[in-house]
Amino acid sequence: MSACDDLLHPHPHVALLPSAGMGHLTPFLRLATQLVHHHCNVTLITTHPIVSLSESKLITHFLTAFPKVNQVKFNLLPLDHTTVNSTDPFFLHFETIRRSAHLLSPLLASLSPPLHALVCDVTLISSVIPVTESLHLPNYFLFTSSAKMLSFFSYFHIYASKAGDDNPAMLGDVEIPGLPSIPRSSIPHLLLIPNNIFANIFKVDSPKVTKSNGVLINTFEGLEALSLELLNGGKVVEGMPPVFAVGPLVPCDFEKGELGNNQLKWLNEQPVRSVVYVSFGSRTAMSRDQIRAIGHGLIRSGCRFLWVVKDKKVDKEEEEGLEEVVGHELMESLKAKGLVVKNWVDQGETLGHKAVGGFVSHCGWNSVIEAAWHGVPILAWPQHGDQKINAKVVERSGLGMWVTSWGWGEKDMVKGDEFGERIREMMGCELLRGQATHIREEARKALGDGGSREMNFKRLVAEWKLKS
Ligand code: UPG
Repeated sequence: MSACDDLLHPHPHVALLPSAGMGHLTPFLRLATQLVHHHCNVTLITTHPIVSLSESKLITHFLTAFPKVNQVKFNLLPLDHTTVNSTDPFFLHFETIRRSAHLLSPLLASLSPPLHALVCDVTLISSVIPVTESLHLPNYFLFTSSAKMLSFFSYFHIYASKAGDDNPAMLGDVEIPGLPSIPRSSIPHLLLIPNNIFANIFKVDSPKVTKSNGVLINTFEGLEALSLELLNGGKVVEGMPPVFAVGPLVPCDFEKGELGNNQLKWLNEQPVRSVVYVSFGSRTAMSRDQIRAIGHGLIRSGCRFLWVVKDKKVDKEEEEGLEEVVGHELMESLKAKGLVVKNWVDQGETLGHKAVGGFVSHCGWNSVIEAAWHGVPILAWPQHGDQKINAKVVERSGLGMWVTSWGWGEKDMVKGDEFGERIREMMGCELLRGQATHIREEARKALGDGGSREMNFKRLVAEWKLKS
């Protein structure tokens, strides 16, 4: 655009509406930093109440670092828990926002200067689109998982209709045109249970994807070229809006400050690429038996390790200390080769540390992207949700290995000996290391001049300017 165009079409004003959980908030705030960088005026809509302490802290850090970003508080209506089939605090929060969505209308209409677009979370689309339609406001959504998962999500209503809506037991493997088949065993298992909240959101939202003006997604060509091509070519579903690969959305400075001195000091003392980092994201709580099997497995692996233990889904509910959860005797043995913590760590900084040479991950998509960004090989251990579909992306791209016989972490137990053996295998695999380094280069390319992320942000901003 020329200087004259810039005068005619001033900086776009974009509102962002994340849903719940660090896995959703983090990519939204990283997206916000990029929009600021591309001279957009940004309004961040924060929903209240907020589920976890880490979310509250991250929002505060972000707003302190970006004082020009306008924060609008969106107070949610109370949810009648007798009307929903779930106890998961994050899914309940998705539903609370969805049922409060009509209250967004006056809030969005009152913003000044007027908005050019709203980018909402993928978990909110069918309740937010009617609001933006009534305001004649372009609606985009941020898909916080992989392009493979977006293909599955967009295609889901077609797939489900084949079995009859109320009979998920009849569903087989998923055959999305052009993509390798997704085995039934990789489908998020909640989708196979009728009438739970997650399945209901999926069912209602999947056909609404085509009603959106565009999808922003945290991935890049070098990682998921085929899925992106098929999505944008309208091969997955007809009428698919443009999919903008704005990834990798990588850790930003405002997120720093949580890497304890103790942890940094310990990492600094370890040899290059000798440490395996073990963490399962922000919302995976493990059974005591599995936690202890992991501990034994880490000792068995013979490797150095940094292990983040989580006992509860929501951080506010963590009550017991590390020693109580892991067991006193095991904790003593673990100290010989590793560091075990039970608090929030700065994962971006950890994965970027030269001592870290491997990552045991549940394959939450942000973790995958962060590992790709730093070229750290992954041993995939999906726990729930989209994570098996993401694990396949990790395996196919060469970024990591996946032991499919481990099943779903949330349901199936993995023995310590087996866990330790596979860690040893990953840490010793030169091939994986080389492939992960290649993906890292691809990720860096996407951010460079003419790279896919930069091109897509420019396209988006130009599109929004024309809507003024
Ligand atoms: N993180 C930290 N420190 C911790 C724990 C987590 O910095 O101690 C960060 C991590 O770096 C990442 C985010 O928190 O940026 C966690 O996101 P992710 O790796 O995607 O895992 P989840 O928290 O499990 O994310 C949820 C879903 C996951 C999905 C993701 C995006 O569980 O399956 O892919 O949301 O939709």
